[in-house]
Amino acid sequence: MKLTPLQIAEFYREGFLALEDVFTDSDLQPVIDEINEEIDRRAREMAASGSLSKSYEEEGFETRLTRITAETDRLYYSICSGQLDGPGVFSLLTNPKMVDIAESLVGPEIIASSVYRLRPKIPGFPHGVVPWHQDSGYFEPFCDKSLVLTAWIPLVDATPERGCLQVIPRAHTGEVVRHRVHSSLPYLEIPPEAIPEGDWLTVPVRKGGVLLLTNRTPHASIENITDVIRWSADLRYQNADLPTNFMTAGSRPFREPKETEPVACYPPEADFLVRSRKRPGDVVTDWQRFRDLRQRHIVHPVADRWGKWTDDNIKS
Ligand SMILES: O=C(O)CCC(=O)C(=O)O
Repeated sequence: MKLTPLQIAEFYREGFLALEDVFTDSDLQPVIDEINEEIDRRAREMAASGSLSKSYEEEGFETRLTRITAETDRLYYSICSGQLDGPGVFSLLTNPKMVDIAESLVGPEIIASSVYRLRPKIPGFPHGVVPWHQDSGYFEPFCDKSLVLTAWIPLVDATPERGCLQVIPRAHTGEVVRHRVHSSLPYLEIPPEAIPEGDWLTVPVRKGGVLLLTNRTPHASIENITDVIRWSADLRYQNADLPTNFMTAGSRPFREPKETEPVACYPPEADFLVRSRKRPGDVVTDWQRFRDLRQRHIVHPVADRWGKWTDDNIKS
């Protein structure tokens, strides 16, 4: 599904674009199944070892992790931290509809990034509420002025009550503003006085839709005041001419790093090529290779642009 010229113009003008009815249930089911299987496997293990009172099999996708997290948050954090990398996640990252949309914005040579996250926003659990930030706050400054596309995909209807996202329209064209480490959550946040001017907008997206954001679009995610989990995935795509740490099957860098450039827009996690007309043989087409790339990846830290690695700043 290519974007129309009007949609592309709207994305660049507003800094975001919400699309409905992009994915069918069968596009999303493999990743939902993979999450359910992981929760089931881990819950049974934890119940058997006594670290969970029971495995909560009677609960479904929208409630089971809430019950488990009321006893222990270990499973919650392992899902959020991007550890799931099976065929379900890979099928979403490489879904042709998604890659077509990405192509409309970043061009035909497309790198996807391992900076994808699966987010179970559990009612009342503070970690799900993400403060105002620009994704570039987390990336290498070198990539600030280029597009690193975020595709935010709800796996259930994301309503305002369930804690959908908020954005500040037309606030994505300036510099990346100052971020700091949040006082209690493991996130960067824009301090209130540095939040770009403009009226924020709450953007509900139904299951099947996708919210596209630029890396400089200020956005936040609000509290879930319902009794069900707001599940979502956020994926990232960039043009292959930008710095990337993708390693080809011959274990050679896809793009020779230049001294004046960072090794990738987000060096801690592995990139991989999802579409290319110039080098179709290098495209990653199976999930085992995707997992392998992630597991072999040599972690390089991202530039410490906010002084966030020092204890003093973490506490400020
Ligand atoms: O899903 C959320 O609640 C937050 C997502 C987000 O901030 C992001 O994808 O950058």
